[in-house]
Amino acid sequence: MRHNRLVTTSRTWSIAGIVAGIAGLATSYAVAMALTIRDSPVVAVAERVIAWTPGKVAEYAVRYLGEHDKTVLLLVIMLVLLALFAWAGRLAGRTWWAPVVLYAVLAGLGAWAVLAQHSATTVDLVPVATGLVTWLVCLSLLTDPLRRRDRAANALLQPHEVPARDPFVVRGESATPGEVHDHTRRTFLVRAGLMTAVAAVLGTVGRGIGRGRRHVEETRRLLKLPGVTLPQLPPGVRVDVPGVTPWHTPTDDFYLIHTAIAVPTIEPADWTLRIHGMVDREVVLSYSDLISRQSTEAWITLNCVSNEVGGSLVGNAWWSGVRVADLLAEAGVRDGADAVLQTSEDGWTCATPLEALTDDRDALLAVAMNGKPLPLEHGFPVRTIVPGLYGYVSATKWVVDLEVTRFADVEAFWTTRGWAERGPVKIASRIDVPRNQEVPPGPFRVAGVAWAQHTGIAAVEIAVDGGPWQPTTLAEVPSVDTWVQWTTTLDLAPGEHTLRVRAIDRDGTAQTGVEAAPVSSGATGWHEAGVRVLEEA
Ligand SMILES: Nc1nc2c(c(=O)[nH]1)N[C@H]1C(S)=C(S)[C@@H](COP(=O)(O)O)O[C@H]1N2
Ligand SMILES: [Mo]
Repeated sequence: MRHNRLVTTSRTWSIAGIVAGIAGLATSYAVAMALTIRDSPVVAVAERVIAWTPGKVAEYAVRYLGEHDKTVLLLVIMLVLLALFAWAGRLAGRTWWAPVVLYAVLAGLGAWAVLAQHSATTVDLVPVATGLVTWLVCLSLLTDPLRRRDRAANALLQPHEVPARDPFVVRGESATPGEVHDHTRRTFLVRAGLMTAVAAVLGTVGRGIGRGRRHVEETRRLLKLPGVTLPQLPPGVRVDVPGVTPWHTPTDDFYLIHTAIAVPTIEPADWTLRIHGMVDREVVLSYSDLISRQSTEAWITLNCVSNEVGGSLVGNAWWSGVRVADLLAEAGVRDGADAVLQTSEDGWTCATPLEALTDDRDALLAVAMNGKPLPLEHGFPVRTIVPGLYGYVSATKWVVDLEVTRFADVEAFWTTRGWAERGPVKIASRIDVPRNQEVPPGPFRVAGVAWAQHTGIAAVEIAVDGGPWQPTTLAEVPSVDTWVQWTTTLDLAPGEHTLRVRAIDRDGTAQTGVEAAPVSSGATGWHEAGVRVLEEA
């Protein structure tokens, strides 16, 4: 083919690339904000840059840019992106695949940065994916008229090469290359204009949504909570075995379960709790009312009814808040009530036995987790924590309403979906090490955790290859409301072995070996782990 004389300047190709690029960024930003993901992929990349910046360079940057260092970094990243987008547009003038590769590489970088963040999940990749699709679609919509225009122009300049039947069709009629030129130009301008407008709208909407969340994050960060102390590990709670789950679960590692797609963002100033139903007087509490009360703090292990035998939907944290029992006493519970229907701001409900909220256990309206105001995704500003009950019947995040009532009169979210009405925690134990591992010949440590919140664990036993139950040593616990670590030393013959664990609670009940699925009242069965003792070298 002859050399094409193109009328489309490289500036126009660049503009196509930039408009498509910005449309993609705006979409991914708006999607990130709508999904209440902390920030856009661009910010995630900036955070990676910060994490990878050598200390010296960072110091230098902070010294010269002061508090603007992050803004400057984002600006630089945006400029680099704009240059790359322009380049993608120019590449599109030559081949279709080169800009696709460039966009894919950029998206890959974004995805990697997003996943490198704390507590990242696959949902966090959705903004990156939508951004990439937007890039590709917009770029092809913009470059298509440019390509047609170039072909038309080429034909104009080389009339002898125009095929017998004119291939350029405008509004159903055959058109001259000149008409094609004008038409494609209009198409390009209209599309570019529309995309820019839509990108601006998406950017603005995203900012609106994001601002609400950032504001709540900021309020949370600045909150000073009276009576909330940092967690101090109680003495003796840890067995000294590498690989055992930490007794105190760091907030970032604490499992997350909720039905809300977008995590509710509630300003403490806007939060109220209504206590009503079968009470003598209705109580409505503001956040400041709540935190001005006597605060209670406790180590409490929370677990999910969906946890499989040996599973990890369980964590132990230091919770601070106000005892539910005291608030219910203020309202004055009437005779005949046996349940409290809790409702969260996002409409999720659960019914909790009144007894568990009023007896001597520390059922809390928690405002802090591990010494810090609750993270948004763990229920900020207030959630319920009840030792001894699964989360689905007790641990309402973003709680706003407590209705004193009767089980017979209410339905709650999970109990209408096949889960048991009451959800007392079942006694459970787990092997953490060794877990399907090889160990060198000679004695080796075995360790794990066991829990039976609000009853407490009296003993943990293990059996090797289906043999007799043998005792293990328990670490200390501050109360019956937390899990306990256990350990023992075994010395087994070389080869494969199966270890099995069971716990006995302080009422003397031994954990059953009968296997049950989590539905409808929690899994049962003994946890097993394999170990392979290596031969003497
Ligand atoms: N508002 C609300 N609260 C909720 C839930 C929910 O879906 N929505 N899930 C519950 C379940 S099933 C569990 S196991 C715990 C989990 O709490 P976490 O996410 O802080 O670990 O929250 C409970 N509280
Ligand atoms: Mo759960």
